[in-house]
Amino acid sequence: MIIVMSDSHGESKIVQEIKTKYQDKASAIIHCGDSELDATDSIWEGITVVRGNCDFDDGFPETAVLNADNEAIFVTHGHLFGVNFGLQRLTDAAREHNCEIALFGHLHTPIATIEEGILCLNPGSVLQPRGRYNIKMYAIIEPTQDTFRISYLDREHQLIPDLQFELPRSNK
Ligand SMILES: [Mn+2]
Repeated sequence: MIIVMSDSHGESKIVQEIKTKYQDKASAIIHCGDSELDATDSIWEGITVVRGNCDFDDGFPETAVLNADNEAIFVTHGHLFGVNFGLQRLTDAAREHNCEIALFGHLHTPIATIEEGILCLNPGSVLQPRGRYNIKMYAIIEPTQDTFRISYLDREHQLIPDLQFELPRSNK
């Protein structure tokens, strides 16, 4: 179970709440940037976090690669990879790092799609949702042998009915 959140824009409470809720059962907790917190904040112990375009603390890395649930995962905020204009540069970067999962934020809107065999996932924003789904949210990825099970949850940790997916792996 991989927990993904992003774009908390100054609110630490929800980051801490998600961390506390999942730290004993998730194999990874990931924040895709624009936390606007300090990189040295103890809240990041046990969380993989990257730097967003609104993070002025350059102590955050621009990208991260980690392994969780036997999956190699590439994490970046997205602004440096042009995600406003498509996912090609993101998938290219994930492939360069031999990752089958690419996590990003920046758009504040949920996206879960397989592009060229790579799961590209945006967890939405836990504070400032944009686009069709006006819900503050985060995401859970549960990899299986043949699929990625993806659930989006609201801030009350309830499943969002329209945003539950099981995406087949295309290259296994
Ligand atoms: Mn943002």
